Amino acid sequence: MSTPLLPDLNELKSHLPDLKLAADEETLTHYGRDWTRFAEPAPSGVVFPADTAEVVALVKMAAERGWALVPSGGRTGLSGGAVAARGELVVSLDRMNRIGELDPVDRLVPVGAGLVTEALQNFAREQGLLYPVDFASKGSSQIGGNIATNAGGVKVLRYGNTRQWVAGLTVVTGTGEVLELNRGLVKNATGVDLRHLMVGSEGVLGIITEALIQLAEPPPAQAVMVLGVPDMPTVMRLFDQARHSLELSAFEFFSDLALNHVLSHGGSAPMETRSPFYALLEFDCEGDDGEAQALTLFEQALEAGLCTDGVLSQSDSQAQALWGLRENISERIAPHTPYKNDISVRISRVPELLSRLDEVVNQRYPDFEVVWYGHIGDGNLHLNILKPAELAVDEFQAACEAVNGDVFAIVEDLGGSVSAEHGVGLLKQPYLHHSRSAAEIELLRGLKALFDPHGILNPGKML
Ligand code: 2HG
Ligand code: ZN
Repeated sequence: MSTPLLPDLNELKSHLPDLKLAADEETLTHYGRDWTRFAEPAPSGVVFPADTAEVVALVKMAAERGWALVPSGGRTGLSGGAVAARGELVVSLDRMNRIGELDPVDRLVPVGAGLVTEALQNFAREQGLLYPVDFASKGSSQIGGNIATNAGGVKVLRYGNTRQWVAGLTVVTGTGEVLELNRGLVKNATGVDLRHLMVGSEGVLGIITEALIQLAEPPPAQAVMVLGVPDMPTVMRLFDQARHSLELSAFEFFSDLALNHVLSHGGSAPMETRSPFYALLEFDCEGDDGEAQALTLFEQALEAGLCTDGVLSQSDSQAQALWGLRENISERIAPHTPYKNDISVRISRVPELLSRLDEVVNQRYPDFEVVWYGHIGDGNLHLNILKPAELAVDEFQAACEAVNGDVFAIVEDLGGSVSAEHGVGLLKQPYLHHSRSAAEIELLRGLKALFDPHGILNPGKML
């Protein structure tokens, strides 16, 4: 595969005059980066195709000339998957945000890749249905980007990842071929499902332009309970107890340090007694019986020393406020230039992961503030290391990278993943080998060469 070339915008304009193109400074900066702040955005231009046909025309032209393309959704990524720092042409799916007609029998809705996740959730709700994938960046992230990273979020415990809700895909390959994958079928045993190859492929195999999304039956009324927990190992013991007593939709955790960051912007602590850690549970809770069940769990947990205090939401707005304590962490710590770890292991191995990581973190990061939180009920931890104000970014990054070897060796030893839900992009690429074998990576390279023989799609990402 040859090294991709810089696009010639004049040639692009003369060949595809109807394709919307922008190259002003503000647009280049905005579309050149995601929510990471480690690379300077430097795309050559940004195009805004209106439909799949325009994407095809663009890709064919880029393939002939070897121009590098970076597919771009809501740019909320945390691994640099949508960063364009080397003169690439950004392909924004922003204009392809249509919501098609819901098929009420199949409960399938066709959408454009540029549809904002929250707009899909709202649409589903208006139809009396549910799009269950949910996370804090839903107001900006787009469904195409969610599919390209197989986004997870806070309800994976009950509803799985984005993959589970993708019933069909329209994808433009690196040669400009259009693939219509699976077409909404529930059963389709006609060999390897290329749809699933595209889910999580981070734009290196094709550009997702349309998706057929499966919607779900909404759950019964939900309540949220936040419990103060004395230490990290106890969080998993509490999880074990909770999932036997309640129908859980979410089981999250965060440290008191994380809570401090959220509260420093206003709001009050969820309960009088502060604890080193908190678990947030969302679960089915209908009427008095539902509440009684939750209170029984609380009392049993209290007696067993699994929690020290707790609060149960009494209304949807209280539930929302409790969710805010967990979902706002990422945004609140962002000014501290956090170094992000997004790791996972099987839930049976979380206790061992926690104790081994805790030891490494205490030894190797004695001077840095370490913020623990994440989707612990599905085995996914977000371990964020905050930059001390006086330390330069590159020195801080180097210090954190020096510890990565230890962290990822533990993850590898426990059969875990170096990127649970944020993707590989640029940032996790050097560590991919901790989670994928050499043979697997070689096969992935083979797939890349097959779908994108000119190497123009998101070059340098993931592989
Ligand atoms: C979350 O779960 C997001 O809040 C962001 O995945 C995680 O900031 C992070 O590390
Ligand atoms: Zn997360």
